[in-house]
Amino acid sequence: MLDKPPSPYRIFTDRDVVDHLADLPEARERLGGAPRDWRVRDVADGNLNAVFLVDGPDGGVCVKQALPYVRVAGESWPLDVNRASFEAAYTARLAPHVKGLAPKLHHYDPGRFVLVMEKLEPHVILRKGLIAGERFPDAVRHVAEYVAQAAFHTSDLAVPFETKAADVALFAQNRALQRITVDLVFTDPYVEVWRNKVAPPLEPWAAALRADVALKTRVAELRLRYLTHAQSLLHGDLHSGSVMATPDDTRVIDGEFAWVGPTGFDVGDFLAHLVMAWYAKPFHGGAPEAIVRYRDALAGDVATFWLTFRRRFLEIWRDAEAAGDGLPPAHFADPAGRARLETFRQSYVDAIFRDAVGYCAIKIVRRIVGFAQIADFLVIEDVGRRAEAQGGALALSRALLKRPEAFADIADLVAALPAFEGAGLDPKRAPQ
Ligand code: SR1
Ligand code: MG
Repeated sequence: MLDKPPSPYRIFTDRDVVDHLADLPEARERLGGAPRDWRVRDVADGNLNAVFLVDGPDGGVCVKQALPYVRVAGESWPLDVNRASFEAAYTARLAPHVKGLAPKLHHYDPGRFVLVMEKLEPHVILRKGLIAGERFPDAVRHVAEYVAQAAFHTSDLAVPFETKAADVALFAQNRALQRITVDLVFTDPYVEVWRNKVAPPLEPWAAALRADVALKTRVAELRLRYLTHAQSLLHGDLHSGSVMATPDDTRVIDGEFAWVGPTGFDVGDFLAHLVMAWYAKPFHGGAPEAIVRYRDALAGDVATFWLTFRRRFLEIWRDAEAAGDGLPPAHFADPAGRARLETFRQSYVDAIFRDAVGYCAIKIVRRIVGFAQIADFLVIEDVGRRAEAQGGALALSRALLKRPEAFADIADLVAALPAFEGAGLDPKRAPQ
């Protein structure tokens, strides 16, 4: 039985969308004309929410409403509509730091759980662009900038502990979506559960993951770190479907999974989806030389993303007016202190990388044997060929989880991509 969300909530029809916007001066002005002139399109294609694009004579807006259930599963899987409040709070919290790298939030209605946002046009979902073989030369640098700004400015390096504690307290209430992350990302892929979708050719891989105690121990470490290491405010679901891009503009969307946790979680999530795009690409068709070129560019993106994040995070830190309670500047004021501080900074970002390697692996595994799979692989119609692509990504993930010391640097990860390609459907014969 669905719990009825509180009044005045009801699931929006096209008519409700128009009526809602008609009451919002900012939206009216942006759309222009009269409500009868506005055209509404239902464009929902994510897992959870209703999304409408509305166009008027002068411009457009995007309207997103939290449904009281998981959209792709239906009413049998209820989900708290209050998740929209956390997306609104996350967007507002980061806006001063990430500026034009996120869509503008025009309005949030806490009774109807509706966000009215900037309509992004002619942006495309990054994942769809990658599948189509398009290039977005600046996108990974922009996402790295977004993550670096968010990670620094919401950490104890930048803010007084009172601010940090308020973020922790607020986003700790985002429990419905953290339940999804804890279950779907960290738990389900390593047990047999109804939600998992394991393609028959990947049954041996799923069984191998379930049986591998060393691997599950590393997953447990990363899960505990996600739950306990309140390092910075995370997007919480930073995959290539949470990024919209044009060749020169990039926006990070959909912060409803916001949570204060280890910075490496977002970094690893985005890396994971670039890596999966790399493994999927040869199965999307096209001329062999074009595939090689595109994959080389994707491998370059993997490195560029991490290296840009690392460089920008350190620059932001060095340039910042020290205001955080985590690192009193007076302790490092003399020359010896300043030199030591720089070493400290390097080890801080090295630790983020170690986390990111683990979360990258976990995110790959959940997208292949878990509930929420991704179009990069799903568009490969032949299940056997799809499993070949996925087998390579799973083999890499196993290595990232079981031999993290072999991936001390992003160059190690990039170099490893081809080593696991064609790992096949038999985990016993795949490289370890
Ligand atoms: C119930 S499906 C949930 C998944 O969809 C979102 O995009 C997140 O990735 C989440 O894990
Ligand atoms: Mg989303």
